[in-house]
Amino acid sequence: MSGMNIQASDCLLIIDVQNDFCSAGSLAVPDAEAVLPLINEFIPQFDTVVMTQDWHPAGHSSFASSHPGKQAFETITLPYGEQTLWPDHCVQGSHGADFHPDLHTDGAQLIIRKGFRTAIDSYSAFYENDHSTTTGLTGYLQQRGIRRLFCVGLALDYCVRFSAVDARREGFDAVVLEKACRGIDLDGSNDTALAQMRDAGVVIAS
Ligand code: VGL
Ligand code: ZN
Repeated sequence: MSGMNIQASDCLLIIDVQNDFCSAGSLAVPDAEAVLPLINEFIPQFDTVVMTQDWHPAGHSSFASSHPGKQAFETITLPYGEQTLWPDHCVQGSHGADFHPDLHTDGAQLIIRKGFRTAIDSYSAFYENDHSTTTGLTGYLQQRGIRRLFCVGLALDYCVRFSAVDARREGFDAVVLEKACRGIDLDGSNDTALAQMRDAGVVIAS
């Protein structure tokens, strides 16, 4: 990040740095804690800092446990399309849904909770997985004069990817700071995610 010229119209978007995605969490992302010192160093460099928090009701439709006979990491078809099934994670009010205790959350001005409707998952900070239900984030960023997003956090191949691609769809410039992200990497999904983000005009910065 040294040498990167951060402007007043830039926002740091910190995605899902929550206990369930860290070691000992129910959907642990390999090496997740490595992002913490980097993200904590970025926070004071930005005037605008937004965090997302995956926030599912018990019995959420993305949980394998809600579909008898199905296993975590299988794919099913829901009314809005294909949905990967996950272990129960980030249940509203649970310890797993809390931000990692070392994350400097005081520096954030907005926390977007997502995935709170039982019937729809939401990877992106902008749109739920039906790609039409909005979280309201675009309006917030526009009213704060934001033009470019720097995306960091978990997981690179799911929530970071969909957030960065949707940022482009919403007309923002988007940069993913790869060193401050970690992925789940199901069947090579980290590489697929990087390629898809680049195709969408996202800058991948290392
Ligand atoms: C995420 C899978 C399920 C993420 C959230 O934060 O990338 N992945 N829920
Ligand atoms: Zn989730």
